[in-house]
Parts: sequence; structure tokens; C-alpha cells
Amino acid sequence: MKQFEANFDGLVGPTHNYAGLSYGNVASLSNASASSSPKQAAKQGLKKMKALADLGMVQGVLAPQERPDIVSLRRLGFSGTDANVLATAAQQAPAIFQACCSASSMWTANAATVSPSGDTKDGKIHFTPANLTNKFHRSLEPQVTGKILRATFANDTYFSHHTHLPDNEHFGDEGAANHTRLCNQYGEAGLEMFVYGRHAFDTSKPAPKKFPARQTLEASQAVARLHGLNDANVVYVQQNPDLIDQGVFHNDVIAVGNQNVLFYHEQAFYQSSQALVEIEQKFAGDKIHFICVKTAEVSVQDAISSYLFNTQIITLANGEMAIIAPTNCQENPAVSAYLAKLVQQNTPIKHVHYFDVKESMRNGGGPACLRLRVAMNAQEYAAVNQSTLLNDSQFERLNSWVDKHYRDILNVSDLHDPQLLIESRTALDELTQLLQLGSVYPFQQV
Ligand code: SUG
Repeated sequence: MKQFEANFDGLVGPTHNYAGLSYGNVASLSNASASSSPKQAAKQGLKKMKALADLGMVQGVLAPQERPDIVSLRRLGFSGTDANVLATAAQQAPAIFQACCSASSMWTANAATVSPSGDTKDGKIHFTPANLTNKFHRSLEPQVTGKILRATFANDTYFSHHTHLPDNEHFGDEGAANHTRLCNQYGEAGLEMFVYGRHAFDTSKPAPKKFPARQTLEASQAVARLHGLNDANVVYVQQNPDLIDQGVFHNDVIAVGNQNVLFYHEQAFYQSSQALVEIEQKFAGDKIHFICVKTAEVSVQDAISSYLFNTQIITLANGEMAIIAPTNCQENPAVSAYLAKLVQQNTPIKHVHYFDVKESMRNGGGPACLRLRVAMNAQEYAAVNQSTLLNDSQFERLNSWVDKHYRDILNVSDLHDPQLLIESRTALDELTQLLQLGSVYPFQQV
């Protein structure tokens, strides 16, 4: 039976902005308050999705969340009409207000952890939305994420949806940003690799000293239990705490895997050689390719600024692999030289495709952050909400939808404009029809 990996990219929302909300994420901090272009950001994302569909990949779309988040602002005590809520929150608590306006749900690598049916006890694809507890602005996402996932993968025979883990730092979970699956064929049992930043209940264990470790071991273990994974097919690897302190806020900033390839920086993991031995032993496939990038070839700083590892490695129809990289990699001499050399070597990676996703990159989100991977077979594919899949006509419709509703330029000072809220809700209401999602947003439930 046909088996493949689908990518579900987050559509950039109409309030995409730069608010410097993510301590530990270098790009987010350094672009705080720059003006953004929601329209360009959404179009850059759609262009990447279309290009992957044109390469023969199955490409889906995940809807963005409603922002400003009026429900959360009301929960925090702002009241009156929606316009009053916006005005008082922006004036009295600007930092909280900005956090409630972030379009951060666009980075769907953080939407959930997904385990394909080949790995799970009941043979269903399992989804657990990430609780994203470490950042207030992101902790507002999991409930609506759960609704969007249920509306996208709306079939109980094939899909199993869990509630996000308890909202507490002990179970800080960032979803697929710290989860990689290695396998032979997508539909066969694979090895699920969970990378964590710290132990929540044992503080004697190593942890970063400066920036937060967003993912805990205990959260990863809970997700593996919920998904019914077999211990023999799971590895837990600690991220190098020194790298978190240098700005590697997720594993997907320093490592990426696809099928039998693990592409990573030599400093990515704590006690790396031990971890790699366990991966090799547990990997059920024929041969695993460890592609290790040495510090002498690409420094950690260059890896962070170019997002060399926040790339997508995809398998093309002919079995060759391609790297989907941000143009920032092309612009960095050490990184572009490395990639030019890599495709000549004896590994499955034979092509590099560059994409301009700079609007997302300025907030620390590269190509890999923008997508949630779902390995599936033909029957599971048929059970997906077909309106969420990107074909030529859906691409045209979504582009026109962006043209119609999105602003060219947005400044942080525009966020309390009541007209922006109306524009966003109008856009999202229309989107739920385009994607046939039903009512997933709070404003649709009143
Ligand atoms: O969670 N940035 C996101 C970027 C997420 C990238 N995802 C992965 N690596 N998988 C974050 O830090 C910044 C928003 C702002 O500053 O306005 C932000 O949320």
C-alpha cells in the first residue's frame, strides 16, 4: 500500500507581527517591534506549500488561530465591548496585550506531536497538541489547536486525538519541534526520537543556565504513553544544555531527520555518542545515515542564524531526498558551501531547494517550524478532510483569500485597532468555509 509523509503547514494569520516574545529565541528578541507584512508572510508560506505539492509531496494546510485573543483578555479581567477590551488592554498592559496578538500558531511544528499508525498499539494515527507552557503567548494555543486538528483529521477510525498535557512547566511540551521519526518505509514501525531540554522532577540532572529548556523528559514520556508507543521503538535524548544557552531553543534548530537519515550538528546532543549508539541499535531499518556537521564546517552561531537544521528533508518520488532550506542558508557562505558539498556526497540527500520565508525567519521560524509532519497510508489519506489538502485550485483560492483580507504592513501599534479584529474574524470565518472546518473559533460559538 502507498505510504508517504504529508506536511501540514500553518497558514500565517492576519496579525503576524514582531513583538520579541520568545526569550531564548535569538531572532524573536532581535526583531522586536519591527514592522511586519502579514500578506507577504502568508504568501511566502503558501509559495513553499505549493512548491512542495509541485514536487509531488502531499501538502496540507492548518488554519491559524484568532488573534487578538479576546477570550484570554477577558479572562484576564478586561471587559466591555471588544473595542474596549482592546483599548484598555493595550493601554494598561501592553506586554500582555501583545502576547495575546501573536500569530505564533503559524509554526505548526509546535502544534502537536504526531505518531503514525505503524508505531501505535491501536494502529491509529495519534495527535497530542503541545501545551507550549513556557511562553505565555504560545500557551494560548493548545485548545483551538486541538479543535483544528480534530476538524482536519476528522475520522475516529483512523485518527486518535488527545488533550494537551497538564498546563504546567513540569510537563512543558513543544510538540514535533523536539520529536523526529526515523524509519525504513513511512508505513512501517519507526523509531520515535524525543529530544528534551531538562528533567522536571530531578533537578540534579544537567540543564541550561541562561535560557529556558522548553521541553521536559517527563512531557515526552507522557506523550509516548498516550500514543501507545512500544518502548523498543522510542529513544529519549537530551539536548545539549550549552546550546540551549546559545539560542538553540528547540531540537529542530540543530537536528532534523527523515526516514533513515539523521542530520545534526556535532554539538546537538548531550552525551552524543551514547545516544547515537542507542538510535542505531533500536533502528529497525537496513542502514541509518548519520550526517554529522562538525563545528569546523559550520559553527553553532552560523547554524542558528542560517537555520541549516530547520530545514525539511523530504523524499522525492524517485527515492532521492531533497533539503528544503531558507534562503538565509544560501546567503551564509559557510552554510551554502556545506550544502553544495553535501549533495555530492554518498548520502540519500541529492538536492537543495531554497525558499524565502524571511517574514517567518525574523521570528525564529524556518521551513521546518512551518510544518507538521503526518506519515500516512492511502486509506488514512482518504479519511483526511480533503478541503485542507493543497491542490492547484485550493492554492489559488487561498492566495485570493490572503489578497482580499490581509494587510500589507502591520506595526505593533496597529494591533489594538478594532478594525483589525473585524478584518481577522471576517477572514477566519471565510477560511473555515474554504477548509470546511466547521466552527473552530470562539467568536463563531457565540
Ligand atoms: O515559539 N517565535 C516562535 C518560533 C517557533 C519556531 N518553531 C520551531 N523551531 N519549531 C517561538 O519562539 C516569536 C513571536 C514574537 O516574538 O513576536 C515566536 O513566538
